[in-house]
Amino acid sequence: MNALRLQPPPLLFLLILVGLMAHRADARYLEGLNMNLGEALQFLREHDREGSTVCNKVMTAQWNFATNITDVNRRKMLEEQTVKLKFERASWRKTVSFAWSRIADPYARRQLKMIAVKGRNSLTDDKFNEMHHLIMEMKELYNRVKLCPYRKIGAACDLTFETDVAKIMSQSRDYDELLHYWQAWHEAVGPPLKNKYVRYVQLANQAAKLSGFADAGDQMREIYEDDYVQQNMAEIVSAIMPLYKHLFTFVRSRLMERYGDRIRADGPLPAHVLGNMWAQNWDGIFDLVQPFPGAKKLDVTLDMMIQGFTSLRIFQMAEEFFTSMGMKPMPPEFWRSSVFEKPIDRDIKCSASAWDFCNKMDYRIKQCTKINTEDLISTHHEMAHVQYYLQYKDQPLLFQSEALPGFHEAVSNAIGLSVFTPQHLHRIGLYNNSTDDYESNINFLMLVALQKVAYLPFAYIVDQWRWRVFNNGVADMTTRWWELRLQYQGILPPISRTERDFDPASKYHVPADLPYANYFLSVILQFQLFESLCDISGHTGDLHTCDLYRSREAGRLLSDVLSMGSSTPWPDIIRQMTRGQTNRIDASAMLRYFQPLSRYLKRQNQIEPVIGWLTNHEDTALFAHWYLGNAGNLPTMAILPIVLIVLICLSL
Ligand code: X8Z
Ligand code: ZN
Repeated sequence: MNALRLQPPPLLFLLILVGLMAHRADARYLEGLNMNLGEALQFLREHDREGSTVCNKVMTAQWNFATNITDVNRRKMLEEQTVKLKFERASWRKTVSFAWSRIADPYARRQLKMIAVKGRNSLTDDKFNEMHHLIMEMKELYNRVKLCPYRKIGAACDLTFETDVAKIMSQSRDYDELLHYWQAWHEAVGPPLKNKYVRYVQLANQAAKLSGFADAGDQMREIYEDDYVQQNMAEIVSAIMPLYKHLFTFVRSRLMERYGDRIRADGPLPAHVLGNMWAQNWDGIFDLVQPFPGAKKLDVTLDMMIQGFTSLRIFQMAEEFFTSMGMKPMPPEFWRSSVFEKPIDRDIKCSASAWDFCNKMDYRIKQCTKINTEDLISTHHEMAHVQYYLQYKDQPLLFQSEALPGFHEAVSNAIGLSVFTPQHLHRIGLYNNSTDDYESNINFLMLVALQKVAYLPFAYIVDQWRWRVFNNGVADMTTRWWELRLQYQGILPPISRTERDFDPASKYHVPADLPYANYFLSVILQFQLFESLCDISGHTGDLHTCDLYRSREAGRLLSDVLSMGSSTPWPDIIRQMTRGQTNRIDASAMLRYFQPLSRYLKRQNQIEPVIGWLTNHEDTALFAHWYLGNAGNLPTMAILPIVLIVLICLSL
């Protein structure tokens, strides 16, 4: 990456600014003395104009690379990304020369704050470049990993995660084969990344402290504009835990049928048998755990094929979903430039994504659409992202973003909840719901629970772990990871771990420096939003049967909420979304959605010895066998034997 050199010399500049911070008794953020509103507004106007151009160029270069993977396109993309970093760095310097927290205009103040608190711009040029280089190296190391196939001596070791390993983790039911891939993956990504990550933590913390934060976790949480975000997240996870434990217990009983005494009747589960490398969602093992194997499935793939669906027709159908609610159609540029099918003449990144080119005209989707149920839902999901872009496009550039982290994803998933119902698929002529019976409803809710309820504890712990590392230091990072995995997910490593391993790096978002708590919130928020939209649409009956199609009322409420972008603090947006009922993020809508499944699980689990999991010493010894320093954090059952051994040793 090119070095980013800017004047004035950063260290001197920073010393002056840090000195200026003392001008306020409660100074928390890095800021200067300039309180001239006219100048601030002028700067924001220029930032808006120049920022839109820079954003357009970088998005175009990224699009060109993602839809035509060549070395030339990669180089152009990296160049534009460097220009963007340079622009952001210069904007940050200008912003912190203002006493922005005392600028009278609340919208200007909010925009300046957005620039001031983001990024690692407080670092010197050398350290800033080192940080970006480190993250790039970690991402490349991660992306380059290839694994050897199971028990194929002499075969090429060329299995990639996306195309091969992810599929095996969800489809294989062979305990040892799954263990092979779990172990190989963690071995390939963990140890090689550890030292780089340690340095990354050091630099991230330095940057945060120079910007006025306690540490890099404190800086990451700033975006929530909520001093109690950690407490709120902990309350949400506690509210979901009883449902999670019932789901866990039911799944464990089915896994015992499959894997016998390798699964303990009252214990945690080994991480590799849940259909996903991180045990983050469990829909891969739906066939093992579906409550009523004979009941009709919500799968319209065959109907789509019989009716001769094309990818274009799927996109037109998705657009009609939004216009039926009185929302915006896709603009001409969308139909001209989107990629709906995998091209045959070039290499392309096939993961579906929605793109905003920051010029109020150009919006696109890239998707290698297949004619099946999954891609029908995915098209609506991606188009909901574009709908959000269209709704907030008239906000200033800095407010052209989600109301709070995770809300973009929540909106798209709420639309998905509506589309993936027998009710909706029937209305669009793809499903005959004459078999709308109890058994298929429970099967359906089980599938959604394996995707969303199972996911929540994982989505919770990733940033919990990261924030603890930023706060407490880099000692025992793997032990800390497994403590959280065990406490919240009831998951154990299938084989012994030590600090030589670095298992958190097995999840891309850790080495890639991407936040994760947004995914946690997106799950909760999608149900809260879905319930509000269903209420206003006049839906009656179980929440999971609600379809928003053709509801002008729901469309109006959703448009109003989306069009605010991030111009308003999120509690106000949640209040508007829930029509005055609350301004908090709240798990109760999600619990209501799963109520019928919850009742079913409770009945099924009556004969189970334990709801949830008990932990013994052997469990914790898998990752903390040598470790006493964290005894206070371990479950009592687990540390008792260690304490006894120590006491016996002392008394000898
Ligand atoms: O990272 C992603 C997307 C990109 S925003 C592929 N997701 C999280 C994950 O894979 O862990 C989507 C769901 C959660
Ligand atoms: Zn999405």
